[in-house]
Amino acid sequence: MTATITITLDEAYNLAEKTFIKLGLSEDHAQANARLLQSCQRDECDSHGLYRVLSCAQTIKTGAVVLDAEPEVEDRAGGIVAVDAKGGYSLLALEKGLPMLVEKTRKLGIAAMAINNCVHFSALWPEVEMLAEHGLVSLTMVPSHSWVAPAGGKTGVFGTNPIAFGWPRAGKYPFVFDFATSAAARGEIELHRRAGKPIPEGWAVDKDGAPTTDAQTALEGAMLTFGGYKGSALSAMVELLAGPLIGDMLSLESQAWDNGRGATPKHGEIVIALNPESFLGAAMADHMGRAEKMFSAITDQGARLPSQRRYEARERSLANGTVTIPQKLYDDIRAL
Ligand code: NDP
Ligand code: PYC
Repeated sequence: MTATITITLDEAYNLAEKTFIKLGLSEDHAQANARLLQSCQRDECDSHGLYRVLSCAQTIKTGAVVLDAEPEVEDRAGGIVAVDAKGGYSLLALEKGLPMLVEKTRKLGIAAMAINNCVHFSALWPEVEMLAEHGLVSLTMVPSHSWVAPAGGKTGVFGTNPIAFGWPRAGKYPFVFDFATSAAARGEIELHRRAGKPIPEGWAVDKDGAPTTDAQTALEGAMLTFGGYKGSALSAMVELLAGPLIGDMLSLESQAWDNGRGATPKHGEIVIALNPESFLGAAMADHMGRAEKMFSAITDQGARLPSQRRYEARERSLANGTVTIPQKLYDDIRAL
């Protein structure tokens, strides 16, 4: 059994924030990153919770991230917001750009934000949840490093390329999904390696393209997309929309930029937002109500909605005021 430690939500935040400041991040970045990691740990998203402090430390040590970058928000065109993260972490850039994206989406019905030149390590559901809180539907995606082979190949081309979607629901948590287009996030494989556990079949191949269930061999070989050629095509779409379309790096280019340093990826992020009210006007309540029928048809048969586990974890963590993490992770962060 893995030894664990239970800490308060405040301690989780402070552990992250203080470590980031000690590592040299500016206060604004340390706080934006710590807020995100606390939220992920609260929702029991272990691969993108406090564990990420370790990969941020590794990234910072390599000099790959600008520690005090001040993101610049630009009103690029009618429905386009562009935020230059100036080589810093993405989360502060996201926070700075979001108000203009919301304003434009409300005004125009549809708008998009490009975050450029950012170092990225985080889960994407917070973006779409924040927009759902403003009553907006949204979609966001990012590339990463080229760890993932295309269907039919054995060499990395794609990143783990997550897609998150959010749909607001009156009086309820929004409908949100957020997953990698690889069979699993790389962070999941790293957690299996740390725990000394094998990974499921179908997640990765070794350097020669043979299937593997060994986490270390998988990290040295190539990861696989989910759903074969379908995941592969979706992953290519993520590369295109969050890469060339917004003038930023492909996962192959991020990997080349890293040049073996072991930093987290550097690239862009696209966030697309739609205002249901602009589409539907006075009929909005009727149509959003029809969406509820679909959600009920799913849950009434005992199936679950994506994010249901996460929201339940959130309620539990908030009720207890605590999160539980592996003792080793806690010790490794304290050692920083
Ligand atoms: P999963 O394969 O665990 O899939 C996660 C999504 O699927 C969640 O929305 C989850 O909801 C939902 N889900 C899981 N099981 C079910 C089920 N049985 N029925 C319905 N819905 C279900 O996650 P990944 O490993 O693909 O990704 C994990 C995280 O890693 C994501 O947050 C992603 O953003 C992040 N990531 C970030 C990258 C980056 O470059 N920044 C790269 C790759 C991944 P629930 O949470 O409730 O279980
Ligand atoms: O888990 O695949 C991943 C990942 C890549 C960048 C941040 N997380």
